[in-house]
Amino acid sequence: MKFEEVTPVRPGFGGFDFPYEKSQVVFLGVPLDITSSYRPGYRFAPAKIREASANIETYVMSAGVDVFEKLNISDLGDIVITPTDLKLTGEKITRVVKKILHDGKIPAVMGGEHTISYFVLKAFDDVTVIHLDAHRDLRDEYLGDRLCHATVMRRVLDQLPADRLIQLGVRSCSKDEAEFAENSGIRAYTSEHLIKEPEKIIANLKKIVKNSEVYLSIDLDVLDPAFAPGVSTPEPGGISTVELLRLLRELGKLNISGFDVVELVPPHDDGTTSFVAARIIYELLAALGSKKR
Ligand SMILES: [Mn+2]
Repeated sequence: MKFEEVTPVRPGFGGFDFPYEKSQVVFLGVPLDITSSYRPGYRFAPAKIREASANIETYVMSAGVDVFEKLNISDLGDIVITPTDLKLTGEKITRVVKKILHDGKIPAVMGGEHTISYFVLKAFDDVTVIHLDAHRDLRDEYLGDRLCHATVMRRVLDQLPADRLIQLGVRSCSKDEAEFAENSGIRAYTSEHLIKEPEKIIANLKKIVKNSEVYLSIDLDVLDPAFAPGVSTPEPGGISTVELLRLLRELGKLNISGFDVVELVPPHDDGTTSFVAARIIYELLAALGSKKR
């Protein structure tokens, strides 16, 4: 399969090279690096996640499965970014993800800045978004910009009812965002709440979501900066890697129709965060693979 919007990267995620046509899960790098307000460098993230993914075990102990034995996984490569044109770049992202969905496959998107989730989600018809993040990303505009990493979930809500957004691990927002979230009835669980009552929250989520399609958007800054220092806007007070792995094991049992892992900034990483990104993706894939044959 050839996509003119994509630059092929070989080998792909995990160090493997599997044909698109036969795959169930399709990796797509989106090295978007346009709207950062503090620490740029996202453009290097998909390459670093791929590199880490090829250097850790693909067997996931908690699930007792080798991810590549359970799932057919391909990697399309990276979206060709037009650095001066966010709209054009966004259209490419939406088009490619639409095609992946149309072909009955699960898109696994590696950011890039969080802004990409808006364009990815445009390709979905009917989905519940579970958003793991330190930040609520609900500003209507930020520094005069209506579409950027700080407004991405607000823009998603332009297309989706508020009860279809669930925020996990949040611990930072402006007063306006807090009021907006309160008034629109967005469900949210803070990092402290997640640490205190993970089982209760997971049970609630399962009740809310049931069998409906779920899109997971994982901003790596949902983790405490002690565990994931290489992000654009670190926010202390987050969950640990173990807590995130446990959470993903459970979320992976839902009807996941796509996911992204965003906000890795390799120039500010000591190498840890790219490995954390690869590991959490494997954990999620193991959960997905344990359901699908
Ligand atoms: Mn964030």
